[in-house]
Amino acid sequence: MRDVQSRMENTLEHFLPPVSHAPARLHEAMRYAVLDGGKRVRPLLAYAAGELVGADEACLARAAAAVEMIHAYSLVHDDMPAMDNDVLRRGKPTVHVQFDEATALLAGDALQAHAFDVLAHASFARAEDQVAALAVLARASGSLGMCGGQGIDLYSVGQTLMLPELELMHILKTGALIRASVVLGTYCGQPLAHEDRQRLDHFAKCMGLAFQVVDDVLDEEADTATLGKTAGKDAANHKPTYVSLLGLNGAKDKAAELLAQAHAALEPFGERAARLHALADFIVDRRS
Ligand code: GRG
Repeated sequence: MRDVQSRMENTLEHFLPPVSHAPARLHEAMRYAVLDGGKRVRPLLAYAAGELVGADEACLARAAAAVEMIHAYSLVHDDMPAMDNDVLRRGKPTVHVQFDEATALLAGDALQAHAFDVLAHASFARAEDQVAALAVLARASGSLGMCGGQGIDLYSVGQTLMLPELELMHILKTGALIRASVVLGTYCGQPLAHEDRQRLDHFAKCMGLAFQVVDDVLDEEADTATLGKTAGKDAANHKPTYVSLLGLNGAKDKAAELLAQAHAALEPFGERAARLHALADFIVDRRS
């Protein structure tokens, strides 16, 4: 994992526009948002899925970088005053605090566009896989994916969400991009049989949800220094979470149940899925 994380840092550094290129301040903000921070869970998932299909390394690097840029943009915008209004992210001041609100808005917009630029210039073995990968990333990012989930979150303030509604919100808000990371990784390699694609998709769905359940548990249990972002915000904002709906132990049981399902979905792949198994454990056992 450390190897992929460090290669990812170099890849992102390489693909992001340099500060020497105008406008310097915007490029500085984009690089600040993406580099030197974050667990790189989505690139790790893309790489692990890619390994399963013998993916081309250069293609995978672009796919993983594209997903991470979309993720970084979503964090920049989510932290802004009109949304979650937070001052700390990845242990550093948020982008609008470090720069200014207009720059943060632009940096997020530019990162989103740049992600598609990076992916569009990848060398896929089959052109149809590249189109499919671009479509998957677009769908996962837009109103039928991450932005849609964020919308449900915004419009449900002050309302009582039941478990199925909470689940739908998170499947879109957090799950869509996690799912896309796995799918993109698989498009960089040998074609998969339909049933195998479905198995991996089920794995990715379980992981997307498990990621969020654990995020809710950490928001309740961990401290700000460990998380690198403000802890305890959900309870302070009276937000419905897995912890508020299921209790702390219920949420932990839910994460364990999703993890078991995720492992089971990988069974038919044997050793080829070893890294995905390990990542699934990491996502559920993580401390930040
Ligand atoms: C603003 C379009 C738009 C979308 C925002 C993803 C998201 C939607 C908001 C982020 C807010 C949040 C804390 C969501 C919970 C799950 C999550 C995505 C946590 C952060 O992801 P990590 O833990 O972060 O992978 P690092 O910093 O490790 O990359």
